[in-house]
Amino acid sequence: MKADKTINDAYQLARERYARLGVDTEKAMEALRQISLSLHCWQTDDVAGFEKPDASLSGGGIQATGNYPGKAKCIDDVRADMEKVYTLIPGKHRFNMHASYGDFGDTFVDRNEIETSHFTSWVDWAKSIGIKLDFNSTCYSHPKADDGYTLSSLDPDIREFWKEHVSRARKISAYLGRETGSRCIHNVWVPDGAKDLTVNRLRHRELLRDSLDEVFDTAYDPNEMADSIESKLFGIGSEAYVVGSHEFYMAYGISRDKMICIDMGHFHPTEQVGDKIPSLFTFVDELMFHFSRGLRWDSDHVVILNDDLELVTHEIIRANALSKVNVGLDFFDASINRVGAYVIGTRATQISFLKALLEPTEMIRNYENEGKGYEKLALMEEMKLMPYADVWNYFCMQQEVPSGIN
Ligand code: RNT
Ligand code: ZN
Repeated sequence: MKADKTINDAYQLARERYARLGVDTEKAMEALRQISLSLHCWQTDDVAGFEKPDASLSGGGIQATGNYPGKAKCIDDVRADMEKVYTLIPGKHRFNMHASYGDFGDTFVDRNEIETSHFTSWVDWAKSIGIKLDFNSTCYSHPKADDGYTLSSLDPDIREFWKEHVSRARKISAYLGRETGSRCIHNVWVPDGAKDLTVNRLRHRELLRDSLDEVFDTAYDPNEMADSIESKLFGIGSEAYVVGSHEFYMAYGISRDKMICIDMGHFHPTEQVGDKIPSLFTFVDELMFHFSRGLRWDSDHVVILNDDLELVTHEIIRANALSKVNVGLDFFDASINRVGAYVIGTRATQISFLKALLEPTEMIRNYENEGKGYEKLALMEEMKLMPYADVWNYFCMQQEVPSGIN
């Protein structure tokens, strides 16, 4: 990309202004360059997947709305869309797959039959474009999830079926990590819960705990794969009760040494997700995140640069935890251009990290330590007026991707 004089000049001035606050913009850009986000496969096709004979998203507390043209109809469409996305965002990023996106050919392969061989072509593709992979069990959109429970079902056959699925997904994750030479994070989210008042709350949670314990009993090389577990507040059809609540998984993760996955859209609308970071890092070494945007009842709107996102990225930086968080994106909007959705969401995430990296945290911290509340608040307000966009545009230019409006 050819150097743009306006972007360059604006950056030089911005660099000078940040330097006066003791902030090194070059360092911030270098840190930003190293943040590798895991881009989810499921925004390409509205979470449908490619199982035969007719993959479709149904029930299970997860739902995409909209019918914008251009939905990916086959694996090649997904790959083409993602290759396009990667050209429009700076940095080097990962790809986060779901088990339902296996390369199953024309045969029906049930969830308890998935094999590493169904993911060989994904490995070849990932290697050919130099990206690393993450993975997810797919415990929804299946007849055996229709009564609302999977790993925590009262029916032992249903539990067995899903345990087999998750066990196989973990094996596939280790394979992906080994093949690509980068640890693959395997995430488990189950939709288990109920639409209305539930009295078996404890029983289902005991069952979920026991199912997970059994599945996790098989150990894999930590360099090849790691497990994360994701909670939720409620879903469509699970308004009254969710088995895998935040407290459940927080307790599970800490007691079993499993990574807790915080999906930003899975909490009460006024809850500050950012504040969970310093709370959890008091007790754990590593976290997984799903960056998403909750909006009223839904949790999967395209990520934008808003206060919630900024608090999360700032708390990560303030906790000096950049190397201890794994960030995946998780949104699916079928009502707008899907490639565009990735571009907006990924870039908003990166801009939010950049703003956090450009914060003169030590100066603010000192004011706080000295009890200078007015000075602290004033500086934090002033930071909102600083020219971070000029640094971002320059960063994009350097990384040879389009910058924003300039
Ligand atoms: C659902 C969870 C989960 C899914 C993906 C598709 O509420 O957020 O992470 O979005 O597994
Ligand atoms: Zn999620």
